[in-house]
Amino acid sequence: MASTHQQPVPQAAAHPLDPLTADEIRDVAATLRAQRGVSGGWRIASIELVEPAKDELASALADGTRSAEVICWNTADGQAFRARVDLGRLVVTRWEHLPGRQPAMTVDEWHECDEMLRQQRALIDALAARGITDMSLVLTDVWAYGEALVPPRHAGRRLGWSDVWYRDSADSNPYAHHVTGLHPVVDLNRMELLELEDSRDPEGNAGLPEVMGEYLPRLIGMPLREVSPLQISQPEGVSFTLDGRLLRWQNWQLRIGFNHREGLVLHTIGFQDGGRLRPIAHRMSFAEMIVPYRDATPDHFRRTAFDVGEWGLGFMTTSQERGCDCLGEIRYLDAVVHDSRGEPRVIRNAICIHEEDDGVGWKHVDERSGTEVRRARRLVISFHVTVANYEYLIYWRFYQDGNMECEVRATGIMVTSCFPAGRQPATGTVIDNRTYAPFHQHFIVARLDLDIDGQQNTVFACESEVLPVSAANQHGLALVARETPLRTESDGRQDYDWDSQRSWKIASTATVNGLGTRPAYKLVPGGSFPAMLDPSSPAFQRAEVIGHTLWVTPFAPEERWPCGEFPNLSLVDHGLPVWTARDRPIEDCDVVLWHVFGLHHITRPEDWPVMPVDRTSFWLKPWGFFDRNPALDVPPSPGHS
Ligand SMILES: [Cu+2]
Repeated sequence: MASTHQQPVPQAAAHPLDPLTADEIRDVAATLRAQRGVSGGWRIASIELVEPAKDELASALADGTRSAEVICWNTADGQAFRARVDLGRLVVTRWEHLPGRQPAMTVDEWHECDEMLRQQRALIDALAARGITDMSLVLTDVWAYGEALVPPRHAGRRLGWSDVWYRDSADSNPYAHHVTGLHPVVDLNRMELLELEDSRDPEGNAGLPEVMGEYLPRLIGMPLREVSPLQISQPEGVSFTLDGRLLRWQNWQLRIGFNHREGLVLHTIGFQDGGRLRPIAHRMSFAEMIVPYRDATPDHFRRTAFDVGEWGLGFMTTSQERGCDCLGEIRYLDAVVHDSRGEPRVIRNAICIHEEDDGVGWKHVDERSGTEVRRARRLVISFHVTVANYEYLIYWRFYQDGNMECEVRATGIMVTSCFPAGRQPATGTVIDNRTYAPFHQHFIVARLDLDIDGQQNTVFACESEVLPVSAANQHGLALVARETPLRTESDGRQDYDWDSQRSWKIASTATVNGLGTRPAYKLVPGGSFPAMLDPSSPAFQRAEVIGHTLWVTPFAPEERWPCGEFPNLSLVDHGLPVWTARDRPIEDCDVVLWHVFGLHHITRPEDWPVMPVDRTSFWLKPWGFFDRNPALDVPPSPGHS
């Protein structure tokens, strides 16, 4: 079938890892419409590039073939399908029924559900009973369920449950006032209200409490403080180059990918070292994000978000703006996602690339030769996502000394609810008048397909150990470093350990450095915390990944989603616990690391009405990858007096 809207995109122009273009997305949707009748009552949950396998990358580059994978479903009967579409021939090459699988939530459903609910007589009446009559100031915000929490009478449906929010005026904060105790339960396929949970407490909860929930300058009722301008200029331009989506900077080289689910994906990361491009990682991205709310009250017990698997970081990506989101000389890349009909949607300035000054990189002051100091700079590749009330700002940073850092900043509006005077819940912090923000946790799972000097790698647990006092260690000072190879997947389940300062080294077993030891990178955890969930809890059952700081698996192309491919309405985790149950060998092979980090968010008054960024990160640091400080050749900066 020929594309009717315009000439097909020349396939050879795209690198096999370049994200799908708007035209390719249109072609996929048109092909499915024509060849499988995917139209009318169907929705498309995702259209994604099929990335060539590592060993097929070279041949894919040569022959230019590309294909897309689609998850779609018929809302009439709820049946889901996986399709493959060959983008050159525009034919459906695979069509697989997925019985019992519930595709991810779509942005269209979120909007259509809000429209539908705000017209429901039951909701209008329930709000009127609380004194709310202007429905234009009401927002409903639908969340996904875990299957264990679905009432039996609604089993099998594409179910959602919703909060109801009320704002003071047309453009004031929609999340300022939680209409506590009011939760529509909806069937998203039929797009109908099934029931309205209403637990209004007529004595204690009469009316919404007065709160200050605003953040717009004209609504905060206080003058803005003064700050002088701060500008970053690079009069001679930037020191990175972008050739298509191939980025080169200060010996680093990588490709920039993007998809609907993971958002930014970094491919084929390498370091140019004395004429050799040395591989470090094949692919790095966020594979899941799990946010359990730790509040058992009726308003919050269902609230566990899977922001990657249920909603998609790519779909939630928002545009960045020069001078506001990022300062200096910026290069932006747009991203293309799609709606649930398969129409492409372009997100302008979705990915930001720029250099940042990073203070002092190294320094020494010598009596004779004077001061030698080098300023460090870093290359930052970032994207921002808005998941309804909350923002995640994601930064991958590359440094001149070979370090990589991944930082996530959480900001936006916290979920709150109200409580009757004198009945403050224990599982949150009071942040305003009769209003509290429940405790919750943000677990992020980074999928790190590392290839340190190639695919033949072993992961070692690195621990510091204090030697006992002995004749050779009379003062109890001796400290040694122990390295334990992780041989199978059960070894690969690792936990943060403060006592031993545990970290993990991913070492090449095929090459040696100039010192005769194994070139390696070390994963240095910086944002680890325990799950603190009973193993029987539905949230833990759906996300066993959060039970460990690190999981290591042998590379398998189909193993991408640590909580399973379909976390929407899931009962149990179909990902890492299932794969690793085989206890496969992970030594001396192509390994994938799954690092769990994030924020243990004990909410505080200062996080309201809009939360100052909270940060979490991890580092990947070269450890014998280089024979000496790789930033020795960074030139001094001209000084000024
Ligand atoms: Cu939080």
